[in-house]
Order: sequence, then structure tokens, then C-alpha cells
Amino acid sequence: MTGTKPFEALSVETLPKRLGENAALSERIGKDASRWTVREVGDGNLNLVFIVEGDKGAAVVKQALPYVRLVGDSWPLPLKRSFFEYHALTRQERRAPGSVPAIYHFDEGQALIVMEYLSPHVILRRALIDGRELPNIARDIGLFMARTLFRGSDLSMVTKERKADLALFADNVELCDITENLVFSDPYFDAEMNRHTSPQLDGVVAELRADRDLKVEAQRLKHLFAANAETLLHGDLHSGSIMVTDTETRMIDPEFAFYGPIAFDVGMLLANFWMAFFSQRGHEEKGSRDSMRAYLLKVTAETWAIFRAEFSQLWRTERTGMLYHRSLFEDQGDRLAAEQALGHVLSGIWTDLLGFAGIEVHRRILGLAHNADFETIADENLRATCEARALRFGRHIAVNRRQIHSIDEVNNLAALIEQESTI
Ligand code: SR1
Ligand code: MG
Repeated sequence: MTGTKPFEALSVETLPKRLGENAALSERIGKDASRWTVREVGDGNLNLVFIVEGDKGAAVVKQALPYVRLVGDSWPLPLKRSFFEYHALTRQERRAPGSVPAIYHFDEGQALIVMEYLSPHVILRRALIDGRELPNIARDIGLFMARTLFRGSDLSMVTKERKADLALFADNVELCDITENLVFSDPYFDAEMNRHTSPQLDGVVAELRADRDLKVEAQRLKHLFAANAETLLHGDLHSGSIMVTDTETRMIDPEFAFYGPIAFDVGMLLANFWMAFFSQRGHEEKGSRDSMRAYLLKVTAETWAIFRAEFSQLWRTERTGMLYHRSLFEDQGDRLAAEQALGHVLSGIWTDLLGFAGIEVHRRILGLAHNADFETIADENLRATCEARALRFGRHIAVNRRQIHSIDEVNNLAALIEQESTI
């Protein structure tokens, strides 16, 4: 799988020549590379993404660059993130079959993965901005999270294998470092790469940076993220890492994968639904988004319900790891004790996911990596109003997470804050 040539970034022009002999690719899309058409479509922050089409079909070639694409070569980033993405995808496919693109080829030296071209899929974030009410995303994403997060933990795995895997992914240091800084710290001080809608949000930003309870909570969450190696996370599970059709959902881009708390993936994902909710007011040029707002809140509630139900089902039927071993519970006829323990685990995930969700909202509005939900609102005053509401919501759920007991409570709060008129 690993070539011997020095790394070289692909381009639209060089790709057919360089990958023309690659059997995995040519067998799938057609052997005559001179007839291939290549488009570079990467719109993420880090990598090159090519769609390659030949006589027989199409495939995606994703290649890491030795730096952060969003910033440029002043911010070097190791190519090995492609290795972690490849290994995370293989595990996710095993644990949640059909939920990720099929992998055709991996070249570690060139940091490239050849994978299934998902068509007519679009990025979920784009679909939500366009106001599309997709019927299956709560079910598909809820199941994906429950299956990958449960099955990658000591609730399920042979502990020796889990520890070996933990050691493997522990080397994804630089991508963890991005999250540790960009998500948990930068939004709460005047970090160099931060930006926000200014001057409209200047006052709110000053308030948040002076908010002692919020800053302490963000650091407690960072501590949890760094120290609780509970399961193999996707690590960057936002609506830009999910591709959809009206009926199909696939998770992509797990290059941030590492062992961390279950609640991190769930919290980051739900935060992105809540941000989609708060941004809808900025996308009403063609008509009211009342229905879309109601849909998005329903999706958060359903995703959490599906996650809980599937996680509970796996707890009852697949708890083969060393944690909460059956010998202490079911094998003694004490099913209720196992249910009691499940309740504690789910309640811990709930409390922590609210914290992770709150700070994910903050970093997408105050940090380096913003999201298109808000960024595509051209009217800056309107954008700032949407963002300010989301910031207030994020602060509330992060700081008060131990006192919030249901998703309906959170969604009622979101609906109330969304109606507030001023920044
Ligand atoms: C410098 S990378 C910025 C962000 O892009 C990725 O998608 C992650 O979310 C990361 O935090
Ligand atoms: Mg990504």
C-alpha cells in the first residue's frame, strides 16, 4: 500500500499520468487514463479532493497536503493524517456497515486514499442551508454514532486489541492539537487566527471572554477530551463531514480520529444541527424557514433518541468488553443492575455532550474555522444577530449542562433564544 517515491501533491493535470497505472482506480473507472476527466473539488480546510471520471465510472482521490490548506504552508501539518483517516474508515465500516464510502486503495507515502464517489450526494451542511428536510438523517447518524462509539470502546472490544488501537491512534497528535486549541481555548481569548463578525459582535465577544464560569467549563471539557480515551471517535463529526441524498447518509473525513470521550462526537454533531437552526433566519430570502426550524429541532431530538436506543440495545446484547462485565450483573440474574449502570453511562454522555456542543458553537463563530451556515448570510447585521443568539445558547448549555435533563428542555431554550430581537 505504500509507495517508495517522495511525496508529491497531485494536480488536475498530473493525476491521470501518476495514477494511470493504479489498478484499483483504473479497473473501476476505465483503463484509458487519457480519457479521464479530473476535477478538484476540495472545499474543506485541509486537503485536496479530486473527482476522477473515466469511461466506466468515477472515484474520489483524496490527498493530504503537508500543510493546512486553509492557512497555507506557514502552518505545516503531517501527511500521516491520511493514515489515521484510512484506518478510521476501515473500523467504521466494520462497526457500522454501509455508513462510510468504500475504500479502493490507500498509499501511505503519497498520503492518498482512493474511494467511492458518492453521487448524487451533497454535503449535509449545504442541504440544510438550502432548506432541505431530509427524512433519514437522525436515524442514520444516530445509528452510526451509537455503533461506532459503543463498538470502539471497552464496553465491546477485547481490551488488548483496544489498547493496541489506542496506541496506534495516539500518534494523531497534530490533529488533536488543532482541536485542543481551536475548539477549547482560542475562542476564549484574543488568539491570533480568531475572527468574528465585527463590530456587531464585539460586545458579546468581550463578555464571553470575561465569563469566568464559561472559561472554566471549557477547560474542564478540554481536560475530558484529552484524558478520557473512551472510544475511537470520528473526531470531526459536523455537518460538513456528512454526505446525503434524500434517503442515504454517509459519514466522511475521519482524519481527526483518536480515542476520546463518546460525548464528543455526539455533542459536536448536535451543535451543528443547532447552528443550522440559528442560521435559518438568515436564509429566508425565498420564504419563511419556520418549517425548517421545527424540522431541525425534531432532528436533534430524534438523533439523540436513536443514539440512546441503539446504544442501549448494544449494551444489552453486545456488552462483551471488560467494562460492566455480565458476570457481575446478568449472569447473577441481576438485569436491573445492568440497566442502572446503563442509565449512569447515558446520563454522563448527555451531560458532557451539552458541554462539547456549547463550545463547538462558540468556536465556529469566534475561532478560525467558521461554518457556511452563518458565513453565507450576506447581510452582516442579520448574520451577527443569528450568531449572537447561537453564542448565548452555547454559553447556556455549556455552563448549565449539569442542570439540564432533557433534549426538549434544550430545544425549548433554542426556540426561545431564536425569538429574541437584539444582539
Ligand atoms: C485548521 S483545521 C480547522 C478545522 O477544520 C476541520 O474540519 C476541523 O473542524 C478543524 O477544527
Ligand atoms: Mg474534514
